[in-house]
Amino acid sequence: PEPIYLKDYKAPAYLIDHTDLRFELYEEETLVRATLKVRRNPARSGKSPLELHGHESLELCRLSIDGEVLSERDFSRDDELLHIADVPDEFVLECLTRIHPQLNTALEGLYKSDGMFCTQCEAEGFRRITFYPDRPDVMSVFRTTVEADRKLYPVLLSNGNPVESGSADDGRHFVTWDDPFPKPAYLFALVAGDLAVLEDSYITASGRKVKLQIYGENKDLDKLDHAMLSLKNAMRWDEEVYGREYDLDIYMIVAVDFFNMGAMENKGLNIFNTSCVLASPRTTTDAAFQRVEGVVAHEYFHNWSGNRVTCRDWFQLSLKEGFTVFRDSEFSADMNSRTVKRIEDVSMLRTAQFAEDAGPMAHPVRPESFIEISNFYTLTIYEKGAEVVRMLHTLLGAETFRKGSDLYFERHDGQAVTTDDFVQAMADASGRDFTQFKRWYSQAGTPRVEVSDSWDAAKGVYSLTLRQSCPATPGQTEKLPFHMPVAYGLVAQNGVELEAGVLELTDSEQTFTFDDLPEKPVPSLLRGFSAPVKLSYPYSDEQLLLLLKHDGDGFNRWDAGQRIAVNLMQQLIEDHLAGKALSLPDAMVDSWRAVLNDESLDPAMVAHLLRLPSEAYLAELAEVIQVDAIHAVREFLRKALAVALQPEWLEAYKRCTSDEPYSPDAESCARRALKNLALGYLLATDEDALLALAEEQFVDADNMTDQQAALSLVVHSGFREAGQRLLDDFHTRWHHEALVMNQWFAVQASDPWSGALERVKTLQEHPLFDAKNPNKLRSLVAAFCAQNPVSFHAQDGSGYRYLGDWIIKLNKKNPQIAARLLTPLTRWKRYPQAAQQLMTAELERILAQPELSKDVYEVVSKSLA
Ligand code: B3K
Ligand code: ZN
Repeated sequence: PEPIYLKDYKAPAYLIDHTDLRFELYEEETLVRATLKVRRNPARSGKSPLELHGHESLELCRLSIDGEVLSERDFSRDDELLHIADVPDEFVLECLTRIHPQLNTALEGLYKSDGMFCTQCEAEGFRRITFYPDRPDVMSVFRTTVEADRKLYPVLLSNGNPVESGSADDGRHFVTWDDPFPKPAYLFALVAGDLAVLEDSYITASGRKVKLQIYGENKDLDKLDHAMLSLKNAMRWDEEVYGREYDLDIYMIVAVDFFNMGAMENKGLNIFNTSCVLASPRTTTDAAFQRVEGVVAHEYFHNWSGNRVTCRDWFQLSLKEGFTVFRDSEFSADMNSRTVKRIEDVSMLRTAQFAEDAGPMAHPVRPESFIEISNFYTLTIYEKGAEVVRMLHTLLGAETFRKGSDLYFERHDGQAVTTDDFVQAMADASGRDFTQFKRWYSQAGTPRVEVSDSWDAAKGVYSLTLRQSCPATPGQTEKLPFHMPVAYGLVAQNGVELEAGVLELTDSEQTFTFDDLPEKPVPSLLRGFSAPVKLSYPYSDEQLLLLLKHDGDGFNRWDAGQRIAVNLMQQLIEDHLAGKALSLPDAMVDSWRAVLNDESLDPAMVAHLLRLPSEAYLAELAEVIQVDAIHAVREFLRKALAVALQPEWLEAYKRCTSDEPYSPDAESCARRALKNLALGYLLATDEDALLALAEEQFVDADNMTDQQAALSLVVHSGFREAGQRLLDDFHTRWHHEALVMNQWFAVQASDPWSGALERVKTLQEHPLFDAKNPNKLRSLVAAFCAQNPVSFHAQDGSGYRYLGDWIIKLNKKNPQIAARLLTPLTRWKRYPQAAQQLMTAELERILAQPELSKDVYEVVSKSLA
């Protein structure tokens, strides 16, 4: 397979003004009748052949132009395209295609999830439905008729507003939908099934009434309220913060069980993975409640940032994804705790996105080339892309940023545009020059910023010198300096803030001076994580403790604590590898005790401050990743802190236990977070009395957060017998709830226990496991390979082999999921020699398979390059 390059972009030769689709859904096959009003693109000179994308699985039954049926001589077809050499400047193309959704295991295009028909067209799934210019810069008005058996499929949905419905022969019926907003084919959607619905309505700022519908299985009707509330909150927020109103008369969300990703923003008809829409206290954890809120908002926000203004080509994917992630994270920050949201987002970025940026698939926020676009729905496009938009927000301030976004939406409504257009709108609205800033879009890799300082006591002048660099990434050896906002504060010994602001770093080395200071300050740098970089400054422990106590920026208080813990753990890892005995410094115990006993702090903040840096984060920071040493050190420290502070943990546990009924609000979540963190430490003491406390919590819990926490803590703390007892009990209670059972699988797969692999293999035979369902693969296979490092990296290579077998099995059946599962193997360069050999051998074995999908081929070949 050959890569596609951004530099080869050409505007489409033909435009489609109108797309009329008629679907006849049957159990054995589906017929798709497409009528396209085609016109030569006036922006392209000269005559070109008409090229339509069409997946090899499409059966072409009939093709006509202006009513005249074409014969085999009039067109040609290969695995990807249908060419018609000679067409008029304007014409009507009619096309009849036969497809087989019931056999579609890739879950792209039209497929069946349990008994219902649904679609996933982004990025290039529409070409599995009919022949079409399946590219985002071809925007068309769609009218869609869906016809199916009335009994089996009483609900028939598509984009836009319903305009007609009626009966057809043989107990069948149809509904016609009309979407007046021109859209690319990737936003097309269709659903047919026997579905229950939760209905509500929303009055927009200008007074229009919008019908809101969330569809799901009948048994899940009681789990849709949180999504509905989140949707209404998101609609209000987008009006208030961005001045954006919803534009159709109806907004629908459909929950499906078989879905490759989280959700999809199809115009007026979002399709969601059940895991991102269903929520009820009994079955859903706090984290999942927040995910539902965030994803519902994200897809809603796409209606403007993605649908009304879309991407010109897929290299621009971050135009809609980075911006929309920034929007949804600000929304969540406003709905819950801003600092906590920032800590969560940055933790993820610093572990997973930084690792991606340091690996073989590293790519710029706007990639230059790809083989399979599905492989580019990455943390870099989404999360780093969001950080880039956040930097613009920091540089401009909220008000000017809003002027920029208003200009962007106004200027480009109804168009398919580029990240350059987005930045240009920000530049034009503010009068600033962002030429250099745009390197964030074109250069990959995580920049490093090294900071040093000096103090002139006589003059009271303090200066900070910042040096930036960026490591080489595939295809990019030399990097130019970035334009980055570095938010800072200068803190006095008594904790008072002497000064704060934003430095703009543009050169590779730059010095900033601060006059008239009464004393040498402690610098609080990169506040709120104002740029996605690795910043270092030679902090002493005393300085970090000062920031931990007094920093005016909540994020940096947390980060100071993290730095203290990371420094200690890195030292302990060295000690462990050198065979030295490990010990816990008293100073650490004292500072933790102070945080734990400080009742003035937000418990969520305390929970974050007292959670040790994850094994994944320590791995990302390591030169060579020593999986077992990292695990051993973290476990040592957890136990030592557990024992040293046992009375305090118990006190915190009791303080955070409440009799109030469950509520997913931020304050209650915070209490539960601290309570369950404390429970984890209590279990780490290995005392049976405390095990009883956990079992009690498991049995008495009225909510999934507490029950699931007790389950996973008991299992992961190595209480084998009690763990099995709770697993069995959990199974009895929840075997009928698919999403809850995903957690049951995941807890076992991520158990850092030597028997984990055998257990995972046994669980594959469990009747509730289904290799065709991505959620099940994620909760078993991905949980084992990505969240159980000690087991996955077992020295005999059994974990690698296990993953390799799965990739080979899924390569054809569901290439997108196969490529995604591969991630842990691609990071082989970071591990010791012996592991490297075993991991590359596995990659070679995969590469040698016949008929590799583009998805898997791209990831494996780039990893081995
Ligand atoms: N835009 C979709 C992603 C679809 C991915 C397809 N391979 C979800 C989202 O970002 O909102
Ligand atoms: Zn998105």
